[in-house]
Amino acid sequence: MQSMAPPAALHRAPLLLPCRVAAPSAAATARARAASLVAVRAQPDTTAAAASTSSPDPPQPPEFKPPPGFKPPEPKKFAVREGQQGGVLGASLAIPLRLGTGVFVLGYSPSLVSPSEIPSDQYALELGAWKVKEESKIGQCKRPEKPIEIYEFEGCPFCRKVREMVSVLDLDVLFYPCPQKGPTFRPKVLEMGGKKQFPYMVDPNTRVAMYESDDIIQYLADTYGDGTVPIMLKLGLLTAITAGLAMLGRIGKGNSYTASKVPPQPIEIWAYEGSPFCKLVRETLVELELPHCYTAALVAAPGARNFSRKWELSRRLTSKIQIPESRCSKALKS
Ligand SMILES: N[C@@H](CCC(=O)N[C@@H](CS)C(=O)NCC(=O)O)C(=O)O
Repeated sequence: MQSMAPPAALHRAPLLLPCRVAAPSAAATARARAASLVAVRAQPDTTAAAASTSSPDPPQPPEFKPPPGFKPPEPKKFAVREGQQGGVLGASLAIPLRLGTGVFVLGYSPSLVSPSEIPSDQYALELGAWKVKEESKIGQCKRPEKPIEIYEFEGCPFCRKVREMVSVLDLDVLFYPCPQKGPTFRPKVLEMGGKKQFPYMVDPNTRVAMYESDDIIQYLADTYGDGTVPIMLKLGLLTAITAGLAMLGRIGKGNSYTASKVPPQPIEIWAYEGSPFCKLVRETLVELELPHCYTAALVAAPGARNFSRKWELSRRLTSKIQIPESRCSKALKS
């Protein structure tokens, strides 16, 4: 495994705007953050508290209410927008070619259970009279305190391999896009690691930095998984070939820089590598060289995280619960 200690400068707060935009002052950042917060509030459920007479009051959840004038969007039926079918179809090619790697988390196992087995506040897919209980090994895996930083671009098959592993391990990652001719993060990689080669990973938790997709994948598996790497990620040349073929449907996308204005904070995105819809969004983020906090939101995994998270998001938009900050951006603040 090739690894190296990155220069100390790397382990300050992740660098977002080295060249094009002056970093905002702490006060300006705080103001911008306060202004950008969407306060979506829901009434706490007080039934349980009212029924309880003997035990001390449990800690109350914070009270949330929607900002004035907030209108929850109307839920829409699933549909692919006119004109987008080709793009989605092209991005979907990866699913069979990569045998669904990046769609399910480590050790995913679904089972049909009676609805009473699923806590009422937890989302579960319904199948007739049954609910789908989803379990995985992620709950037993160590989580990085600070987001892992990965320098890469969408159209690179070696980067795709690493993104699949990130999804399998349900990791929060701060992606620094490095499209061809990108003026900001490509030179940064050269400065940090000594060569312009992608993917390049920096783990600020362990002070490990490395090139080479296979090394990064094994490092992530050992550090934040159970040491195992999915079969589709350890077939050597075949892995690289299928990862390349998986991109044929979106050839030329997510590779080249388009002039852009970088925001003062990374964009937050809930996505996963196996989703063709997420792919289209990521292509644009990469072309615009926009750093993004990526919270893996895979199809699958139990209770508190993963699958339910996607549904929580839509529930948040119907003002039932608060829009959370991603773990990634929260970690950046601390
Ligand atoms: N063996 C390396 C190969 C990485 C590689 O060749 N990456 C290409 C992009 S797909 C690269 O860095 N090309 C140089 C460039 O884009 O400037 C790995 O597995 O990570």
